[in-house]
Amino acid sequence: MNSLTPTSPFLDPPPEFTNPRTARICILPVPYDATTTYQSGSRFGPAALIAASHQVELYDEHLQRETYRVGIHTCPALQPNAAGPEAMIEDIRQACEPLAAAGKLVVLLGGEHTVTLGLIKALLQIRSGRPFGVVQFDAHRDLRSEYEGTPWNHACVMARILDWGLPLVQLGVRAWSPEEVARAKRAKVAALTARELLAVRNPLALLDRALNTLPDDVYLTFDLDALDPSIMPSTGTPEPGGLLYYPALDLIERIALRKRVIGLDVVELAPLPGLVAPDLLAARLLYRTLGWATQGKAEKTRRIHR
Ligand SMILES: [Mn+2]
Repeated sequence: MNSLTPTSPFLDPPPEFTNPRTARICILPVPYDATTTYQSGSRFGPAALIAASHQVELYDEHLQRETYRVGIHTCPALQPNAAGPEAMIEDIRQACEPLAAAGKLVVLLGGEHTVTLGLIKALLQIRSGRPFGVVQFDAHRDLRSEYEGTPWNHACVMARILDWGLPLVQLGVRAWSPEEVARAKRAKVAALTARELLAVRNPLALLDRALNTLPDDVYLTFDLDALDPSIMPSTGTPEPGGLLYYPALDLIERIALRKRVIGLDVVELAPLPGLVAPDLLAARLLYRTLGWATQGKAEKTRRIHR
């Protein structure tokens, strides 16, 4: 597992469904992990997720649909910018802006969580004031004002998102500092801990209440460490007590049914040599999410409004 740059598209569907002009979805691999603090290696995440995606059945047995037929283009991987995270975020913004402006659903493959900020910036720019919120799956709150001397560290991503005025919902969190709790309180961030989501009989009712704090359009950021390390050990900071596969999918389905997903990312996959199951999990979770994000009421509304 040494490859940084994927050599084939996500899922590797028939070529007529990967045309960048007609594809509904554009996937941008960002193999970047400069500010990772513990177990590094998320720069290998995009290539591992894409390699695993070639094992994913193109027919989605749950949605009973061949989602790839909406068109999924995989862009060339964005090269890491050695000038630092802020420069990297700007590179991502520049790469995403024309795609989002053309009406594509842009999907980032990380890489460390910092990459999220590039796509969010592009969306802020092209939507010129039309509101949207952010739904974050994560073990961590990422609400530190700065970390290790930079405000652009992966531990500060959601603090920047609050700085930019975006409402935020956090799901699966289970590790934070007092500073982060204070920041969350001030910004009225709705947060559901992993423990709450696992303990209640109806987690979707809790989720609904949290989603009510957000506008109809949402950006979905999925840090894979939201999941339990028993099924997802391949992350920089695997925290015990996380979400399991089907409950996590149920939450994503609910979000996609109640909101319109305007952009998303899957970040922090740090593949472990010889252990492919987490990579395949990430690929499948993403494919299912793309299925939900491109079907249903939200998508029909989008087509009418175009
Ligand atoms: Mn995290």
